[in-house]
Amino acid sequence: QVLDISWFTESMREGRPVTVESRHHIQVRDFDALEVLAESSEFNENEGRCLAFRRAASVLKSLPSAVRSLGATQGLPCLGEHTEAVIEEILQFGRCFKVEEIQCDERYQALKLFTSVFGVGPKTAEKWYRRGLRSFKEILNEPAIQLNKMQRAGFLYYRDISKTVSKAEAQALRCIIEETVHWIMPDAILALTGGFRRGKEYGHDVDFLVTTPELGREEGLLLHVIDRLQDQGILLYCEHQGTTFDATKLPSCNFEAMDHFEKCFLIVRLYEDQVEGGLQRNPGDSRAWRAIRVDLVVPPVDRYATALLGWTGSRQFVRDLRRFARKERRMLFDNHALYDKTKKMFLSTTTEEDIFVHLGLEYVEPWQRNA
Ligand code: DGT
Ligand code: MG
Repeated sequence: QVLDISWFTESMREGRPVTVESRHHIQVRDFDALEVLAESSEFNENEGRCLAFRRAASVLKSLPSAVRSLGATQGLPCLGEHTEAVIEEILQFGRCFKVEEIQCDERYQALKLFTSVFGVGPKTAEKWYRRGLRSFKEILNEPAIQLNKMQRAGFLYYRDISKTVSKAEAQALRCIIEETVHWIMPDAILALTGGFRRGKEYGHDVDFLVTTPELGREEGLLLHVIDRLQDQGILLYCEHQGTTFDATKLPSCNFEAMDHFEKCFLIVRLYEDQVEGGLQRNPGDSRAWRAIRVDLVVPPVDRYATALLGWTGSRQFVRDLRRFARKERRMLFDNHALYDKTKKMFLSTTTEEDIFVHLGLEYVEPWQRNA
């Protein structure tokens, strides 16, 4: 398929200025200020600092009211000296000069723009930036740049998949996936995960777990689902990854590593008449459909609980829970398993509740996991 780039305009560059409405309140947009600092640290490969800013943003987000003075942050966890300095500056001047400087930085702008494309990570973005490329047009017109299949799809459907997905759109997709999975295997188990399971109104994609009541029956199911979506003519892109899951391996300490379950990253076509209240549209777009990113993950049923917890997120919540398990309980867990280092054994988990019981914690509902 030939890439149509006529609609890429310079206005697609992001770069909202981060300022506050009131000089004396830390408002929602100041989490964005910390997010800019986190992102910039990520682009500079400073993972520790990136995490510190994300953690601080998540603490501020969880507060019941806006911060009105530096004193109000006393005793809060995870606010390091850099974050304190940002808050102080915003309280004093209504803005953070370091954040504004980053937002005006050419490299930051280019890397932010490039990594907004599905399939483009910080390394590729950096490579393109170093070649002197600054816009989508320049990338797509550069003969030496070989886009892979995922990146081509990322550009092709950029307008749709960079737009948020509404709850109604996620529900419509759930119906489609459910019908498809159950047409193939009526007793298969399907769960909507990710942000929508946490009750979020909007997301960037729609995540699902699929498994079967008996261990082993999940083999081959996903490929069958993919074929069926293809037959319905709604599959716009598919990357399938087979399982590399090894039940003897201890849970990983590396949070960023993807899990080893069989999965697929899809772009699916969703029609207007499938969504209650209609599709979200860009101005002037009269198409009867939009493209949406969908992830399907297939853990074996005995790993369903840990997979569900991991894929429900949020990233920050799961990262903190894993840290708590390691530091406070000498336990390791990831999407595959929960392991007790003291007893030197894997702990069996059938439900998410079991995981919290093993960790000696009260159950946390999905809607309370929006850290
Ligand atoms: P969204 O889609 O941006 O509204 O927000 P989420 O929370 O649905 O995020 P998403 O779709 O990127 O991923 C869903 C959850 O799955 C996320 O909360 C954490 C987990 N997850 C996704 N990718 C990875 C990964 O590469 N490693 C780990 N450990 N977890 C991941
Ligand atoms: Mg998601």
